Amino acid sequence: MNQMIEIHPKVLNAIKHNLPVVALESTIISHGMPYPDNVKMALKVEEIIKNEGAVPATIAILNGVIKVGLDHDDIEYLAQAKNVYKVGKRDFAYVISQKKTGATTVSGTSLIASMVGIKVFATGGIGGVHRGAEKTFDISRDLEELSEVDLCVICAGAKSILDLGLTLEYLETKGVEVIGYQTEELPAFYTRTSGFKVNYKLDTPQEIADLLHAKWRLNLKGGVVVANPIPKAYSMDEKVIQKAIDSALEEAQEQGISGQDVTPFLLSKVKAITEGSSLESNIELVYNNARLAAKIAIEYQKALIK
Ligand code: PSU
Ligand code: MN
Repeated sequence: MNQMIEIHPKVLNAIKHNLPVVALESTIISHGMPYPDNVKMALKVEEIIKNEGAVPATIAILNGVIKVGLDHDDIEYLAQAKNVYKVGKRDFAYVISQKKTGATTVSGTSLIASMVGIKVFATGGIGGVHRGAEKTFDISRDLEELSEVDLCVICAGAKSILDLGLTLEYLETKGVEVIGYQTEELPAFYTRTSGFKVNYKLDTPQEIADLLHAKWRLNLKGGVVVANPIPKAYSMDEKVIQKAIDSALEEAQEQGISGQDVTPFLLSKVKAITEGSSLESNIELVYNNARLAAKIAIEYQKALIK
């Protein structure tokens, strides 16, 4: 595209030939999980996508260059690098012009994926409207970006560090549909339920691909959220996780954590309080999302050729 974006040859080949590609974010590597679990997770996610028959494209900024598709060394570098920026729209220009290293959030990854023509993106959880946002105005850029780019994001819902009800309202205002994969209920990341309903339930990757084609052929600009519940075997006890989230929120308030630091702070506190058991769940749900994302990408491309 230009000198600022470097697309891995395998990803470029797939995009050119209409092969299925799945974008992956990198904030989950740098800010979401500790080393070396983050490397293991990032590599296995790519493996899963390849095994399903799609091409993975992890997106990050390495020393001022946006990379679409990282190799093993890049992932290892990013996972251990110090002072990695957390990058959404407002951070790109600074990080690139200063030749820094940055990990893209859901919003940052969505922006780049859409620039290069990738339509499907797998992650763990999306950002959303934070609790107390009526005072703090803390609403993730993820929601705004998803409303602007044609991209299907497969996630396990959102963590209840957020206000899930307000997050759904915001997505409705922005015209982003929330599809439950084989569920009527919005999953809450660690748990399969949240008490909130999704907009529509769809049961197969093909039905989701059909919905994407219907939306974008009509030129309805914007993304689609697919909420894929964590597998039962890895879902956590609702009370345990809720307690951990409540005390993490309390601590964030006491310490006056704000802005970009809120989400990483809460994630690491929850992990510490649950003594790492949340980490295993977190990793497994990402694998589960990657598998579904690859299947959706494959069905999407099939329908494109038809
Ligand atoms: N939620 C998670 N794990 C994560 C994130 C969110 O369960 O790693 C990351 C994602 O990269 C997401 C970002 O895009 O945090 C949202 O940050 P903020 O709330 O500052 O917009
Ligand atoms: Mn925020």
